[in-house]
Amino acid sequence: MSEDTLVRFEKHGAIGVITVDNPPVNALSPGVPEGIIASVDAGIADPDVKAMVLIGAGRSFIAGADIRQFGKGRPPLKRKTYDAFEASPKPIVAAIHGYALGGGLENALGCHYRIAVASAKVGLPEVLIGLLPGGGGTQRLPRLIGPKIALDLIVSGRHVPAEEAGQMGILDRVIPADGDLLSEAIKFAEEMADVRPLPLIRNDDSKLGEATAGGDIFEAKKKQIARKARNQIAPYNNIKAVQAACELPFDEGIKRERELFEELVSSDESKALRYAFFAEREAQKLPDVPKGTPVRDIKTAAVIGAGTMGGGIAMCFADAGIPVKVLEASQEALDKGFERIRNNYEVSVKRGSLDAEEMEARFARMEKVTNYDDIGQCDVVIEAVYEEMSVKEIVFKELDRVMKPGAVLLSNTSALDIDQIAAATSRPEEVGGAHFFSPANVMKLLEVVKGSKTSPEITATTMALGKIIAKAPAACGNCDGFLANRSRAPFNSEMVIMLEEGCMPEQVDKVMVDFGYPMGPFAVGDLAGLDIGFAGRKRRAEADPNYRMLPIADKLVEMGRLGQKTGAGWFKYEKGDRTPHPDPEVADLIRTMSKEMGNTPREFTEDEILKRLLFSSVNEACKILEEKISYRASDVDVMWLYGFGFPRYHGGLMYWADGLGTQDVYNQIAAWHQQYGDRWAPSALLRKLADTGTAFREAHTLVG
Ligand code: T1G
Repeated sequence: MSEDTLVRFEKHGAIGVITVDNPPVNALSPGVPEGIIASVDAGIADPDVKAMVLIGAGRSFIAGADIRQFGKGRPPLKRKTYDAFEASPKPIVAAIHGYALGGGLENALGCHYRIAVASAKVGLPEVLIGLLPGGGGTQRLPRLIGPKIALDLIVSGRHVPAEEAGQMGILDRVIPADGDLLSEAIKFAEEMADVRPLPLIRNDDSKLGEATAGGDIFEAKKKQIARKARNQIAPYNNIKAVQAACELPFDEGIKRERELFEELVSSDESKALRYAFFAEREAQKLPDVPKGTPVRDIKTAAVIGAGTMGGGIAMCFADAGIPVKVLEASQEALDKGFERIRNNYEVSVKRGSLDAEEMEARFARMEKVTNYDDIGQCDVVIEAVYEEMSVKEIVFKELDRVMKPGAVLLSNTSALDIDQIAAATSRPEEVGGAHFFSPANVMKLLEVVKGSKTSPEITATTMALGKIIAKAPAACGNCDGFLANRSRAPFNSEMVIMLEEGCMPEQVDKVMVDFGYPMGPFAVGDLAGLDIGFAGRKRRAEADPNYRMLPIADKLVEMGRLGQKTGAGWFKYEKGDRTPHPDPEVADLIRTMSKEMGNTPREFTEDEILKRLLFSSVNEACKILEEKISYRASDVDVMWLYGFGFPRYHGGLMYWADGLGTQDVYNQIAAWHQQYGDRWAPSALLRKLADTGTAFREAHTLVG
């Protein structure tokens, strides 16, 4: 598109309106900054123009730099848009709707004034993709609102609602969400047209003193983020850039910001985070669900089961403003479930992330029911009962009896056959899987499972529902464990098998925490409850006589060591303390059982521990891809990032493996195949990727 179609300049009386029109989010793609500057120059040159307005066409202001352009060696612009704004002798008003993020907000900060509709959001989220605001944001925002709040916004990357941004001083005016932004902005520009001096943020250092007034805010911020920012550089470069604003004159601060930005833009961390950003969006594109497939309107919901999962799922709907009926067999079970929901909300209220009024508003959207006939008119129903096929079949028979035509029937099952569940109804094409991860109100992944009869409309509706309830949806086909848990299963086995060879749980957990996981896998098992894995293994052993049991893990459960809930599992726990402590009793059990198996304990390198776990899942993911249960490797990454807490700055399981190369991964798996037998047999697809030098990210191109 040429510059004058990406950006247009029109006069409304004495006001020059600069409109950015680069769908879908008005990113600052090549031609957009140039078009903006040309428009500013036109407005300055026109004697009839007394002031200007910068506005976005479509659904948003400017959502930032075009992230796809990073790494393409695009030379930096000679003239920056914000410099052009500040050099203008005529005031320029940024008129914001939708989003003003990253370079979008930085452009608005270069303008003299900022006005927004109440539904707009602003922010500097660059840290979330491993960057920092490289367009002056780290220098202007601290001057505008003070370094303390600016530091919080820049290091968190959060989006700030317009009302709050107005109170902070980022916006000069906030108009009602249904207000006419353009006409209000033109009116505002006319009001300010003759006001002098023109306000330039760069010239006002009056707030910067607060950086040291109450103690060193930068050291405090480093301490505050230490745990979450482990192994990362971007958060710390963002802190340094804001610190530069408080210690250097503006132009030197800009230079320092550029240096710190350049350190990040070519970093592996930022490349991985940018990959993850697009992988989440790529997951919305389903080759067998054409764009434009009708999506059903979801205005009311029902959840069957008020247990941990059912309660969490009900919260997702209530949080998204959707009224939800929760059905249980008894009032007592309902009351217990709703007490758990209230406790969950109260934790957020105590943390300050939810206000008490909003909590009550969400509660008011939830209704307890004990009769199936009460939910028949709901647009969607999600079954979240006990993970037992016979129970689910009874539930779906009832749903088939009561649900209105056109209702979406979904199961939260984590592994059971969607086709068998659907077969319990007369409308299998209306049935699909919506697998939430525990805790459902917190974990972002929604695994959308297509049964063989599930219609594209149901899949499209479930994907859209995922976005509505603020999840990261990713789709897959039907098999035992679907995509997420099936790809994770070898990891869960391998970690226990290594104990049989002489490794200890704390060694494995340390390797995985050092890699970037928030918790080690054995500690996670203790948190979830070891009886859950035990039941899954029993089910698989009944279905598959060759299934490799895990006697050490089974023994712990038989001893009643179920994890945190019994005060002991793989680790032991002091009363009221969730810190896992290595337990000599477990070490003795491991040594004894390992010896009984005829094994001689041996040493493990950290590299072997990491690769034994992750390569086993990479291999399984390749099998899932070659069976066409998954569309593409990046969907595996989305599932691992949002379902299993895979460290985001490694991009995802398959992205990380690509960093090692398919040949090396294949060679190591082939070697373990020789050493350990069939469970390590390389998948045919992995062999093909290695032989052809194809990356995991392109694996789908080799699947027939
Ligand atoms: N660049 C390129 N494409 C983008 C984009 C961006 N900044 N933002 C969105 N898209 C694409 C996205 O991939 C998708 O494409 C479509 O737009 C709709 O997005 C110098 C260095 C704005 C909140 O980090 O957070 O400025 O899948 O599905 O859910 O200091 O997009 O349709 O092909 O997400 O309504 C800083 C990133 C950049 C904002 C809208 N800005 N974007 O959410 O739609 S770095 C950001 C978002 C920077 C400067 C620095 C969200 C959104 P497709 P979507 P949405």
